[in-house]
Amino acid sequence: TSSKIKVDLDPSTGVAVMRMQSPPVNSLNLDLLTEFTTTLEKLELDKSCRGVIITSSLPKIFSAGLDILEMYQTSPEHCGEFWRAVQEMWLKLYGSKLTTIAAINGSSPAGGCLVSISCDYRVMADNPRYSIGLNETLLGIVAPYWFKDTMANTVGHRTTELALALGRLYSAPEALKIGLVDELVPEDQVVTTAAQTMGQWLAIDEHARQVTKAMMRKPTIDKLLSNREADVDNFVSFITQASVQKSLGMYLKMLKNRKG
Ligand code: CO8
Repeated sequence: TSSKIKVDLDPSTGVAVMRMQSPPVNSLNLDLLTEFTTTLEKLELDKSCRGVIITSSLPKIFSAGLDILEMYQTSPEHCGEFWRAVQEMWLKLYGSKLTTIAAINGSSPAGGCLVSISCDYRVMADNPRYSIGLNETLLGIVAPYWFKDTMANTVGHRTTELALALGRLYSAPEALKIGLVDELVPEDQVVTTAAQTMGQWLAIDEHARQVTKAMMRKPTIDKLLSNREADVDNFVSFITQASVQKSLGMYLKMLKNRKG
């Protein structure tokens, strides 16, 4: 199988760039999620790597989020396997000892937003056509508590409550306003700005920074770690409900009809 992530590690700076390249929309299917996790694991073991910039090689789209086709009309076993891969990716990324910066060069709904808010810092293209948010309720599904926790850790409880209830997709300027992203820059400067910011992060004492990150994030991570199988069971029983499958089917149809 061909690679869905292109990795460039610059040993002179210790910074790797991970580019998702899975057309048409970088939807996070089982293959991409698995490759994402193993790529991060390898970089963590590589002594010459200290930071990762995560971006997309596709114009206009960072990631369309979880691949709906992995959870629409598939078996409970498959849904379970898929969900374990989503958990694994988040646990690795949110808990990474590397400095992680999302270079959000396009739209970033749902799972794409999760990847972004799991990084240490977010730089987004200043294009108001690009949006980011946890829009699960628009699909008739519910963001899991650990998506919600990651969001609340980023923008606070009340903003998360509004964002999740309404399934809000924030334009880049709105996302900056609520603190969902940290910085907006012209589209062609997203990765270079991420690299400059990375320099500031890497200037901090490595051990002090890692312990601080763990202090901030460990309680959120431990909550899922102590409950992983229950979370899988919960996902599978929810997503396989006839009414939920029907909502996903309608959403997929809406995506197709929207085309023109
Ligand atoms: N999964 C599967 N297929 C997708 C997805 C997706 N997430 N997104 C787009 N596609 C498909 C489209 O259906 C289309 O297929 P086709 O070519 O066969 O018609 C193709 O990809 C291209 O898409 P578009 O034509 O829509 O491309 P655009 O460039 O016009 O738009 C967008 C790109 C903005 C990314 C748009 O496709 C979009 O809005 N996609 C849907 C995004 C979304 O809502 N994702 C939510 C996924 S759910 C999730 O991530 C978290 C779930 C948590 C589970 C909790 C349950 C308990």
